[in-house]
Amino acid sequence: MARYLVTGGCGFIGSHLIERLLAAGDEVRVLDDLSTGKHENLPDGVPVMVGDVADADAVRAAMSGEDGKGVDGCFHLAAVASVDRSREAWLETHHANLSGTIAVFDAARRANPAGPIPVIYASSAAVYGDNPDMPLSEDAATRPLSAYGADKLGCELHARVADGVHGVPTAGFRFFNVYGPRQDPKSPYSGVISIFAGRIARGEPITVNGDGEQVRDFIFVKDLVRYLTAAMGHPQPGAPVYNVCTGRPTSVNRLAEVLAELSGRPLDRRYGPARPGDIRVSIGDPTRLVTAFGMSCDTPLEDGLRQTLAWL
Ligand code: NAD
Ligand code: UD2
Repeated sequence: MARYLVTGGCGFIGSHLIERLLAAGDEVRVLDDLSTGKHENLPDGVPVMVGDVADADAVRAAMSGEDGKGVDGCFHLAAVASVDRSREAWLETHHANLSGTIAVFDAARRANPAGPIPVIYASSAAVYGDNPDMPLSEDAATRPLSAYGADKLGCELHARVADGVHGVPTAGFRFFNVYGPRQDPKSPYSGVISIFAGRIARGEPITVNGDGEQVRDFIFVKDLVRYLTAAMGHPQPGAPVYNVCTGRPTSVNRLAEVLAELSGRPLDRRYGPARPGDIRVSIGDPTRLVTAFGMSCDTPLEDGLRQTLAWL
Protein backbone atom coordinates (compact mmCIF):
# COMPACT_ATOMS: atom_id res chain seq x y z
CA MET A 1 0.00 0.00 0.00
CA ALA A 2 1.24 3.48 -0.86
CA ARG A 3 0.03 6.97 0.01
CA TYR A 4 -0.47 9.59 -2.74
CA LEU A 5 -1.42 13.21 -3.16
CA VAL A 6 -3.69 13.90 -6.14
CA THR A 7 -3.91 17.58 -7.09
CA GLY A 8 -7.13 18.34 -8.96
CA GLY A 9 -8.53 15.09 -7.55
CA CYS A 10 -12.11 16.42 -7.39
CA GLY A 11 -12.16 16.87 -11.16
CA PHE A 12 -13.20 14.56 -13.96
CA ILE A 13 -9.94 12.67 -14.61
CA GLY A 14 -8.76 12.91 -10.99
CA SER A 15 -11.87 11.20 -9.69
CA HIS A 16 -11.30 8.18 -11.97
CA LEU A 17 -7.66 8.01 -10.96
CA ILE A 18 -8.66 8.01 -7.29
CA GLU A 19 -11.21 5.26 -7.88
CA ARG A 20 -8.40 3.14 -9.35
CA LEU A 21 -5.93 3.92 -6.55
CA LEU A 22 -8.47 3.08 -3.83
CA ALA A 23 -9.37 -0.18 -5.59
CA ALA A 24 -5.67 -1.10 -5.48
CA GLY A 25 -5.65 -0.48 -1.71
CA ASP A 26 -3.68 2.78 -1.83
CA GLU A 27 -4.34 5.75 0.44
CA VAL A 28 -5.19 9.06 -1.22
CA ARG A 29 -5.45 12.71 -0.27
CA VAL A 30 -6.49 15.60 -2.50
CA LEU A 31 -5.55 19.24 -3.01
CA ASP A 32 -8.22 21.06 -5.04
CA ASP A 33 -9.63 24.60 -5.15
CA LEU A 34 -13.06 23.25 -6.24
CA SER A 35 -13.16 25.72 -9.14
CA THR A 36 -14.49 23.03 -11.47
CA GLY A 37 -14.10 19.96 -9.27
CA LYS A 38 -16.78 18.70 -6.89
CA HIS A 39 -16.74 16.76 -3.62
CA GLU A 40 -19.51 14.54 -5.06
CA ASN A 41 -17.06 13.19 -7.64
CA LEU A 42 -15.24 11.35 -4.84
CA PRO A 43 -16.25 8.53 -2.52
CA ASP A 44 -16.83 9.49 1.13
CA GLY A 45 -13.78 9.55 3.32
CA VAL A 46 -11.17 10.85 0.86
CA PRO A 47 -9.51 13.82 2.62
CA VAL A 48 -9.75 16.98 0.53
CA MET A 49 -7.65 20.03 1.32
CA VAL A 50 -9.24 23.04 -0.35
CA GLY A 51 -6.47 25.27 -1.67
CA ASP A 52 -4.66 26.69 -4.66
CA VAL A 53 -1.96 24.55 -6.25
CA ALA A 54 0.01 27.72 -7.03
CA ASP A 55 0.23 28.43 -3.28
CA ALA A 56 3.56 26.84 -2.30
CA ASP A 57 2.58 26.58 1.39
CA ALA A 58 -0.66 24.80 0.53
CA VAL A 59 1.17 22.28 -1.67
CA ARG A 60 3.81 21.63 1.00
CA ALA A 61 1.12 21.18 3.65
CA ALA A 62 -0.81 18.79 1.39
CA MET A 63 2.31 16.72 0.81
CA SER A 64 3.24 16.56 4.48
CA GLY A 65 -0.35 15.85 5.58
CA GLU A 66 -2.30 17.02 8.63
CA ASP A 67 -1.24 13.82 10.42
CA GLY A 68 2.43 14.45 9.58
CA LYS A 69 2.48 11.41 7.30
CA GLY A 70 4.17 12.26 4.02
CA VAL A 71 3.27 10.82 0.62
CA ASP A 72 5.11 8.38 -1.64
CA GLY A 73 4.29 10.30 -4.81
CA CYS A 74 2.09 12.97 -6.35
CA PHE A 75 -0.30 12.82 -9.30
CA HIS A 76 -0.58 16.39 -10.51
CA LEU A 77 -3.80 17.06 -12.44
CA ALA A 78 -4.91 20.44 -11.06
CA ALA A 79 -5.18 22.98 -13.87
CA VAL A 80 -7.62 25.26 -15.61
CA ALA A 81 -8.33 22.64 -18.26
CA SER A 82 -9.83 24.92 -20.88
CA VAL A 83 -8.24 26.56 -23.91
CA ASP A 84 -11.03 29.16 -23.96
CA ARG A 85 -10.50 30.09 -20.30
CA SER A 86 -6.77 30.51 -20.95
CA ARG A 87 -7.65 33.08 -23.62
CA GLU A 88 -10.06 34.99 -21.38
CA ALA A 89 -7.98 34.85 -18.19
CA TRP A 90 -4.39 34.56 -19.44
CA LEU A 91 -2.41 35.45 -16.33
CA GLU A 92 -4.79 33.72 -13.91
CA THR A 93 -4.66 30.43 -15.82
CA HIS A 94 -0.88 30.74 -16.14
CA HIS A 95 -0.58 30.85 -12.32
CA ALA A 96 -2.59 27.67 -11.94
CA ASN A 97 -1.19 25.83 -14.93
CA LEU A 98 2.52 26.64 -14.85
CA SER A 99 3.33 28.20 -11.45
CA GLY A 100 1.14 25.50 -9.87
CA THR A 101 3.21 22.80 -11.56
CA ILE A 102 6.50 24.34 -10.43
CA ALA A 103 5.10 24.55 -6.89
CA VAL A 104 4.39 20.80 -7.06
CA PHE A 105 7.87 19.93 -8.38
CA ASP A 106 9.49 22.20 -5.79
CA ALA A 107 7.55 20.63 -2.91
CA ALA A 108 8.29 17.13 -4.25
CA ARG A 109 12.04 17.66 -3.98
CA ARG A 110 11.80 18.26 -0.22
CA ALA A 111 8.70 16.21 0.62
CA ASN A 112 10.46 13.21 2.05
CA PRO A 113 13.61 13.02 4.18
CA ALA A 114 14.53 9.91 2.18
CA GLY A 115 14.68 11.92 -1.07
CA PRO A 116 12.48 13.50 -3.74
CA ILE A 117 9.16 11.84 -4.52
CA PRO A 118 7.95 11.12 -8.10
CA VAL A 119 5.43 13.41 -9.82
CA ILE A 120 3.19 12.12 -12.61
CA TYR A 121 1.56 15.09 -14.33
CA ALA A 122 -0.97 15.98 -17.04
CA SER A 123 0.26 17.63 -20.20
CA SER A 124 -1.84 17.97 -23.35
CA ALA A 125 -1.95 17.46 -27.10
CA ALA A 126 -2.33 21.26 -27.15
CA VAL A 127 1.50 21.45 -27.04
CA TYR A 128 1.53 20.46 -30.75
CA GLY A 129 -0.66 23.40 -31.79
CA ASP A 130 -1.14 23.45 -35.55
CA ASN A 131 1.59 20.94 -36.41
CA PRO A 132 0.19 19.06 -39.48
CA ASP A 133 2.48 15.98 -39.17
CA MET A 134 -0.28 13.43 -38.44
CA PRO A 135 -0.23 11.18 -36.56
CA LEU A 136 1.71 13.24 -34.05
CA SER A 137 4.59 11.42 -32.37
CA GLU A 138 6.24 12.81 -29.26
CA ASP A 139 9.16 13.93 -31.43
CA ALA A 140 6.94 16.17 -33.59
CA ALA A 141 7.60 19.90 -33.28
CA THR A 142 5.71 21.65 -30.47
CA ARG A 143 4.02 24.85 -31.63
CA PRO A 144 1.32 25.71 -29.09
CA LEU A 145 -1.31 28.19 -30.26
CA SER A 146 -2.92 28.89 -26.90
CA ALA A 147 -1.77 30.04 -23.48
CA TYR A 148 -3.02 26.69 -22.24
CA GLY A 149 -0.76 24.79 -24.67
CA ALA A 150 2.20 27.09 -23.97
CA ASP A 151 1.88 26.50 -20.22
CA LYS A 152 1.59 22.73 -20.66
CA LEU A 153 4.80 22.83 -22.70
CA GLY A 154 6.32 24.93 -19.92
CA CYS A 155 5.37 22.17 -17.46
CA GLU A 156 7.33 19.68 -19.57
CA LEU A 157 10.38 21.96 -19.66
CA HIS A 158 10.28 22.45 -15.89
CA ALA A 159 9.89 18.68 -15.48
CA ARG A 160 13.32 18.38 -17.11
CA VAL A 161 14.68 20.82 -14.53
CA ALA A 162 12.94 18.91 -11.72
CA ASP A 163 14.59 15.70 -12.90
CA GLY A 164 17.99 16.96 -14.04
CA VAL A 165 18.68 19.63 -11.42
CA HIS A 166 16.64 18.52 -8.41
CA GLY A 167 16.44 14.74 -8.80
CA VAL A 168 12.61 14.65 -8.88
CA PRO A 169 11.49 11.74 -11.10
CA THR A 170 8.63 12.81 -13.39
CA ALA A 171 6.49 11.51 -16.24
CA GLY A 172 4.27 13.75 -18.36
CA PHE A 173 1.26 12.57 -20.33
CA ARG A 174 0.00 14.48 -23.35
CA PHE A 175 -3.69 13.66 -23.16
CA PHE A 176 -5.60 13.93 -26.43
CA ASN A 177 -9.40 14.40 -26.14
CA VAL A 178 -10.50 12.63 -22.98
CA TYR A 179 -14.14 11.66 -22.35
CA GLY A 180 -16.23 9.57 -19.97
CA PRO A 181 -18.56 9.69 -16.96
CA ARG A 182 -18.26 12.74 -14.66
CA GLN A 183 -17.08 15.12 -17.40
CA ASP A 184 -19.42 18.02 -16.70
CA PRO A 185 -22.09 18.11 -19.45
CA LYS A 186 -23.34 21.55 -18.36
CA SER A 187 -20.10 23.52 -18.58
CA PRO A 188 -19.53 25.45 -21.83
CA TYR A 189 -15.82 24.68 -21.31
CA SER A 190 -16.41 20.95 -21.28
CA GLY A 191 -15.46 18.47 -24.01
CA VAL A 192 -17.57 17.97 -27.12
CA ILE A 193 -18.64 14.45 -26.10
CA SER A 194 -20.10 15.48 -22.75
CA ILE A 195 -21.80 18.53 -24.30
CA PHE A 196 -23.35 16.54 -27.16
CA ALA A 197 -24.26 13.56 -24.95
CA GLY A 198 -26.00 15.79 -22.41
CA ARG A 199 -27.95 17.75 -25.01
CA ILE A 200 -28.98 14.73 -27.08
CA ALA A 201 -30.12 12.88 -23.94
CA ARG A 202 -32.25 15.91 -22.93
CA GLY A 203 -33.73 16.14 -26.45
CA GLU A 204 -31.99 19.47 -27.12
CA PRO A 205 -30.30 20.55 -30.36
CA ILE A 206 -26.54 20.38 -30.72
CA THR A 207 -24.35 22.95 -32.45
CA VAL A 208 -21.57 21.72 -34.68
CA ASN A 209 -18.83 24.30 -35.09
CA GLY A 210 -17.96 24.68 -38.77
CA ASP A 211 -18.60 21.80 -41.18
CA GLY A 212 -18.12 19.08 -38.53
CA GLU A 213 -15.44 17.30 -40.55
CA GLN A 214 -12.69 18.23 -38.06
CA VAL A 215 -11.34 15.07 -36.43
CA ARG A 216 -10.15 14.18 -32.95
CA ASP A 217 -8.52 11.25 -31.18
CA PHE A 218 -10.89 10.43 -28.31
CA ILE A 219 -9.59 8.62 -25.20
CA PHE A 220 -11.81 6.90 -22.69
CA VAL A 221 -10.90 8.10 -19.20
CA LYS A 222 -10.65 4.62 -17.66
CA ASP A 223 -8.02 3.65 -20.26
CA LEU A 224 -6.01 6.76 -19.47
CA VAL A 225 -5.71 6.39 -15.69
CA ARG A 226 -4.01 2.97 -16.06
CA TYR A 227 -0.96 4.72 -17.52
CA LEU A 228 -0.75 7.19 -14.67
CA THR A 229 -0.65 4.46 -12.03
CA ALA A 230 1.78 2.34 -14.11
CA ALA A 231 4.16 5.30 -14.46
CA MET A 232 4.09 5.92 -10.71
CA GLY A 233 5.11 2.30 -10.14
CA HIS A 234 8.17 2.58 -12.39
CA PRO A 235 9.62 6.10 -12.35
CA GLN A 236 12.07 6.64 -15.22
CA PRO A 237 14.93 9.15 -15.41
CA GLY A 238 15.03 11.89 -18.07
CA ALA A 239 11.53 13.39 -17.57
CA PRO A 240 9.82 11.32 -20.30
CA VAL A 241 6.61 12.47 -22.00
CA TYR A 242 4.03 10.21 -23.63
CA ASN A 243 1.07 10.77 -25.90
CA VAL A 244 -2.14 9.26 -24.54
CA CYS A 245 -4.13 8.56 -27.68
CA THR A 246 -5.61 5.79 -29.80
CA GLY A 247 -4.34 6.84 -33.24
CA ARG A 248 -7.96 6.55 -34.49
CA PRO A 249 -9.72 9.59 -36.01
CA THR A 250 -13.40 10.42 -35.40
CA SER A 251 -15.07 13.43 -36.98
CA VAL A 252 -17.41 15.66 -34.99
CA ASN A 253 -20.22 14.77 -37.42
CA ARG A 254 -19.69 11.03 -36.94
CA LEU A 255 -19.56 11.47 -33.18
CA ALA A 256 -22.94 13.23 -33.17
CA GLU A 257 -24.48 10.46 -35.28
CA VAL A 258 -23.15 7.64 -33.07
CA LEU A 259 -24.35 9.40 -29.90
CA ALA A 260 -27.84 9.85 -31.32
CA GLU A 261 -27.95 6.21 -32.41
CA LEU A 262 -26.78 4.90 -29.02
CA SER A 263 -29.17 7.09 -27.05
CA GLY A 264 -32.10 6.22 -29.32
CA ARG A 265 -32.92 9.89 -29.85
CA PRO A 266 -33.40 11.85 -33.08
CA LEU A 267 -30.42 14.04 -33.98
CA ASP A 268 -31.24 17.76 -34.05
CA ARG A 269 -27.96 19.08 -35.45
CA ARG A 270 -27.34 22.72 -36.29
CA TYR A 271 -24.23 24.13 -37.91
CA GLY A 272 -22.64 27.27 -36.50
CA PRO A 273 -19.51 29.21 -37.36
CA ALA A 274 -16.17 27.44 -37.02
CA ARG A 275 -14.52 28.08 -33.64
CA PRO A 276 -11.68 30.58 -34.05
CA GLY A 277 -8.34 28.76 -33.97
CA ASP A 278 -10.01 25.33 -33.99
CA ILE A 279 -7.53 22.62 -34.97
CA ARG A 280 -8.70 20.69 -38.04
CA VAL A 281 -7.03 17.36 -37.37
CA SER A 282 -5.63 16.06 -34.09
CA ILE A 283 -4.46 12.44 -34.11
CA GLY A 284 -1.71 11.00 -31.95
CA ASP A 285 0.76 8.20 -32.54
CA PRO A 286 0.51 5.83 -29.54
CA THR A 287 3.67 3.80 -30.37
CA ARG A 288 5.83 5.14 -27.52
CA LEU A 289 3.02 4.71 -25.00
CA VAL A 290 2.25 1.15 -26.02
CA THR A 291 5.93 0.18 -26.13
CA ALA A 292 6.66 1.67 -22.70
CA PHE A 293 3.60 0.31 -20.88
CA GLY A 294 2.62 -2.76 -22.92
CA MET A 295 -1.04 -1.75 -23.16
CA SER A 296 -3.11 0.31 -25.58
CA CYS A 297 -6.20 2.50 -25.19
CA ASP A 298 -8.48 -0.29 -26.23
CA THR A 299 -12.01 0.68 -25.14
CA PRO A 300 -13.96 0.96 -28.41
CA LEU A 301 -15.52 4.43 -28.82
CA GLU A 302 -19.06 3.02 -28.81
CA ASP A 303 -18.48 1.21 -25.49
CA GLY A 304 -17.05 4.32 -23.89
CA LEU A 305 -19.94 6.40 -25.21
CA ARG A 306 -22.46 3.89 -23.82
CA GLN A 307 -20.86 4.20 -20.36
CA THR A 308 -20.89 7.98 -20.66
CA LEU A 309 -24.58 8.05 -21.64
CA ALA A 310 -25.45 5.62 -18.83
CA TRP A 311 -23.93 7.99 -16.25
CA LEU A 312 -25.99 11.02 -17.35
P1 NAD B 1 -11.31 19.22 -14.47
O1 NAD B 1 -11.59 20.67 -14.62
O2 NAD B 1 -12.45 18.28 -14.26
O3 NAD B 1 -10.23 18.96 -13.32
C1 NAD B 1 -9.28 19.91 -12.91
C2 NAD B 1 -9.31 19.95 -11.39
O4 NAD B 1 -8.32 20.90 -10.95
C3 NAD B 1 -10.65 20.44 -10.85
O5 NAD B 1 -11.04 19.62 -9.76
C4 NAD B 1 -10.37 21.87 -10.38
O6 NAD B 1 -11.23 22.27 -9.33
C5 NAD B 1 -8.91 21.77 -9.98
N1 NAD B 1 -8.18 23.05 -10.05
C6 NAD B 1 -8.20 23.97 -11.06
N2 NAD B 1 -7.39 25.00 -10.75
C7 NAD B 1 -6.85 24.72 -9.53
C8 NAD B 1 -5.95 25.41 -8.66
N3 NAD B 1 -5.42 26.60 -9.01
N4 NAD B 1 -5.63 24.85 -7.48
C9 NAD B 1 -6.15 23.65 -7.11
N5 NAD B 1 -7.01 22.95 -7.89
C10 NAD B 1 -7.35 23.48 -9.08
O7 NAD B 1 -10.48 18.80 -15.79
P2 NAD B 1 -9.91 17.39 -16.25
O8 NAD B 1 -10.41 17.16 -17.62
O9 NAD B 1 -10.13 16.37 -15.19
O10 NAD B 1 -8.35 17.74 -16.36
C11 NAD B 1 -7.36 17.17 -15.51
C12 NAD B 1 -5.99 17.48 -16.11
O11 NAD B 1 -5.88 16.90 -17.43
C13 NAD B 1 -5.70 18.98 -16.29
O12 NAD B 1 -4.34 19.20 -16.00
C14 NAD B 1 -5.96 19.20 -17.77
O13 NAD B 1 -5.25 20.31 -18.27
C15 NAD B 1 -5.48 17.89 -18.36
N6 NAD B 1 -6.02 17.60 -19.69
C16 NAD B 1 -7.35 17.29 -19.85
C17 NAD B 1 -7.82 16.99 -21.14
C18 NAD B 1 -9.25 16.59 -21.40
O14 NAD B 1 -9.58 16.25 -22.56
N7 NAD B 1 -10.13 16.57 -20.40
C19 NAD B 1 -6.96 17.02 -22.25
C20 NAD B 1 -5.63 17.35 -22.03
C21 NAD B 1 -5.17 17.62 -20.75
C1 UD2 C 1 -9.20 19.52 -26.27
C2 UD2 C 1 -9.14 19.78 -24.77
C3 UD2 C 1 -8.11 20.79 -24.44
C4 UD2 C 1 -6.78 20.47 -25.06
C5 UD2 C 1 -6.94 20.10 -26.53
C6 UD2 C 1 -5.66 19.46 -27.05
C7 UD2 C 1 -11.38 19.55 -23.85
C8 UD2 C 1 -12.55 20.26 -23.34
N1 UD2 C 1 -10.41 20.32 -24.32
O1 UD2 C 1 -9.62 20.68 -26.99
O2 UD2 C 1 -7.97 20.84 -23.03
O3 UD2 C 1 -6.16 19.44 -24.34
O4 UD2 C 1 -7.94 19.12 -26.72
O5 UD2 C 1 -5.60 19.66 -28.43
O6 UD2 C 1 -11.31 18.34 -23.84
N2 UD2 C 1 -17.32 21.25 -30.92
C9 UD2 C 1 -18.52 21.44 -31.59
N3 UD2 C 1 -19.62 21.77 -30.83
C10 UD2 C 1 -19.59 21.90 -29.47
C11 UD2 C 1 -18.34 21.70 -28.80
C12 UD2 C 1 -17.22 21.39 -29.57
O7 UD2 C 1 -18.60 21.32 -32.81
O8 UD2 C 1 -20.64 22.18 -28.85
C13 UD2 C 1 -16.13 20.90 -31.72
C14 UD2 C 1 -14.99 21.87 -31.53
O9 UD2 C 1 -15.13 22.99 -32.38
C15 UD2 C 1 -13.79 20.99 -31.91
C16 UD2 C 1 -14.22 19.58 -31.42
O10 UD2 C 1 -15.63 19.65 -31.27
O11 UD2 C 1 -13.61 20.96 -33.29
C17 UD2 C 1 -13.58 19.19 -30.10
O12 UD2 C 1 -13.76 20.29 -29.19
P1 UD2 C 1 -13.40 20.18 -27.61
O13 UD2 C 1 -13.69 21.52 -27.04
O14 UD2 C 1 -14.06 19.00 -27.03
O15 UD2 C 1 -11.85 19.86 -27.59
P2 UD2 C 1 -10.57 20.55 -28.26
O16 UD2 C 1 -10.04 19.54 -29.23
O17 UD2 C 1 -10.85 21.91 -28.72
